[in-house]
Amino acid sequence: MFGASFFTTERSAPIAAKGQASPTAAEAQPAEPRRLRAIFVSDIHLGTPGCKAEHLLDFLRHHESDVLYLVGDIIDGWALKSRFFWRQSHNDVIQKVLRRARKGTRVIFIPGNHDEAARPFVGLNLGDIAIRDEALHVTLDGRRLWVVHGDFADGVLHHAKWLAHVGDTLYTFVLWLNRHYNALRARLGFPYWSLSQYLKHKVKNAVSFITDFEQVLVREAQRRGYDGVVCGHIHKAEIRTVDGLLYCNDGDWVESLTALVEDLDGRLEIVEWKQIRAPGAAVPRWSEEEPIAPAAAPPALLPVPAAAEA
Ligand SMILES: [Mn+2]
Repeated sequence: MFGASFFTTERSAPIAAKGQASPTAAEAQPAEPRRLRAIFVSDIHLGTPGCKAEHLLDFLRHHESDVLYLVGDIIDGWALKSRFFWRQSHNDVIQKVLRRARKGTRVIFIPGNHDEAARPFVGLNLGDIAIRDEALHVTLDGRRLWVVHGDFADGVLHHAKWLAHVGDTLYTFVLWLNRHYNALRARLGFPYWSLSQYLKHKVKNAVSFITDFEQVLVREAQRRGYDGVVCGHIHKAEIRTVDGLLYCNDGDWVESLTALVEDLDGRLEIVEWKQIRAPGAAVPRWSEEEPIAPAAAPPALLPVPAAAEA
């Protein structure tokens, strides 16, 4: 169903200029957005300069789902407290999500540690959005996945908390630095004690942090009787089997620009959206309403935590 036209557009499309919103242009929609069972996104960090809101908007234009999970750190309250940063595109993301919810997508927002200000509202439905601590997603093939942001692992792990937020860039840089430092040291005959050891120690910690994070989440999912876990928090997208359970991380919209999706055949996949693919697409202004289809039925109250069970 995502025929040749979709992919042709993708390849031939020039990258749309950032922020060129034309107030008269209707929102450019791809001919056929990809239909999915579920979309999981987290760590958007709206309210920070690093947030790639335009990329996320473009991704959402190209993908529609029955269920949309917002798996935490959607709005960065920490960053907003210290320095107010907000763009039109950040409003657009919120408006797009609200519109989706009104049009029938089940939207479940699981606050993370950066948007913990929303945690008092857990259990409530604000508008058409269900706010939950955690959710249950049942895949087409019947696997029961525990959907949770993942920051509770910080309290369990003894590693420095900042490692949770480094993402790939710093990690790659540390690896690079370590490599070059070693080469330089070898040439200059530096003694063995110094930075190399320190960096090696740090890199080892970073690797073991990610491994430990996965282990903690998988073990907790198992303890609770799930078949796997979907989380975010460490900005590293991943689908793998850990100790016989499914570990899925949907990544982030700061660096990796990834979402986890379940397609109509029940396949889980990480979608990377590094380029804005709708040519000349106006980033919709939040005042521009999309036509709203008449609601068939009011959204049902979702049970806790079985939010996504059909
Ligand atoms: Mn987080």
